[in-house]
Amino acid sequence: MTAPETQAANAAFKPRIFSGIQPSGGLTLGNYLGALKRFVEKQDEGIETVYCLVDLHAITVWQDPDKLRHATREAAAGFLAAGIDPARSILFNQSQVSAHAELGWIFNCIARLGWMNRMTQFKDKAGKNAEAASLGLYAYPSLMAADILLYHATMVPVGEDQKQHVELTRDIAAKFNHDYGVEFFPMPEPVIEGAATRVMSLRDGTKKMSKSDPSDASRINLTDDADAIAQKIRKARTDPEPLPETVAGLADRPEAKNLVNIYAALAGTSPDAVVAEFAGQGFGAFKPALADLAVSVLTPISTEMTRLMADPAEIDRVLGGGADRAAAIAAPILDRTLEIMGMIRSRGA
Ligand code: ATP
Ligand code: LTN
Repeated sequence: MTAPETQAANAAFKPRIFSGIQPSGGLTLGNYLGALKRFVEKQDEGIETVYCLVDLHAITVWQDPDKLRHATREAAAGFLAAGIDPARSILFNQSQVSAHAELGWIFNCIARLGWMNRMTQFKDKAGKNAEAASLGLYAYPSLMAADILLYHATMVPVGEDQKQHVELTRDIAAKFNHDYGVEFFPMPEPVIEGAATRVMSLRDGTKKMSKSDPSDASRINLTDDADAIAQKIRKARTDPEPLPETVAGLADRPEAKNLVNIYAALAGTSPDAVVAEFAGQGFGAFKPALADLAVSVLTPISTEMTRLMADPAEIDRVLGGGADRAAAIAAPILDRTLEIMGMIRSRGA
């Protein structure tokens, strides 16, 4: 639901969607249901869509160069296999458009330390030894704000965990507009929809399913084969109770709730409809049904990813073409930002 003040602020901007995924490992079912699947829906709604593999974000923690290159191509293959059409959406990797890093620096000078100190993802990722975290990990949300605002994007489809960063993006846009007396940046809105905005780990229903979790059993990867998917679901942590009559009965059962939400998102129905179908049945019946469903949805995607990965040059070509189109939108917006701030722009004059 769009607040009236956001609608007014964004009225001058054409609707445009921007979102990003880090190529910091293989894509998971959480990335697919929370982000990728909805990226495709937005593209199919006919809104202008810009999707980015944020390699500059990935290096906030150490990345082996060969693995980063591979993960970037594999993530691009995942986007294409899931239904992103490079003729209709712009798909590129962040580091090919240098304006991201430039606007990121500008926003480091707009964002306040107090704002950054509230970011829960930094606290989670830096852990107990925050002194040893990179400066980039701390500054990361202002680079994310730059990603979004560089395209004057108005909507940002993300999983629940990124809501705070999109709110920070709005704070940065508002402060820039206020400090320079302009209405230059829109107020982008997070778009968080559906039954799977936060897919949880298969080993711990209170932790987010994550591509960087050390336990491979905690997640389903888009590249897992049918046997691996079935085995991970069979071994997923649950409780001994049968499924309840209504979703309210799942309130204190995080693992059971997670599996019901995953089922609903994969089947394109609601968690209510899923519990209504399986009420009174135990996990001995529910898990095989979920495994079959997951395999039927994910197998075509992983098969297509394997096909695409056989031709990395073609993937690089798609990313290069996307980067050219992205840069054409970004360059005048960065230029105007620098001009507003009083920087001389006289090259080629
Ligand atoms: P990492 O483990 O390295 O933090 P990640 O798996 O969380 O990675 P990101 O690249 O940070 O993946 O996220 C890409 C998008 O996928 C974001 O919009 C994020 O909100 C969404 N997403 C990631 N994990 C989940 C999840 N478990 N459930 C729903 N959405 C998710
Ligand atoms: N921070 C996000 C990835 C990300 C992103 C973005 C998402 C970087 N830039 C811009 C949406 C819009 C993450 O870790 N999931």
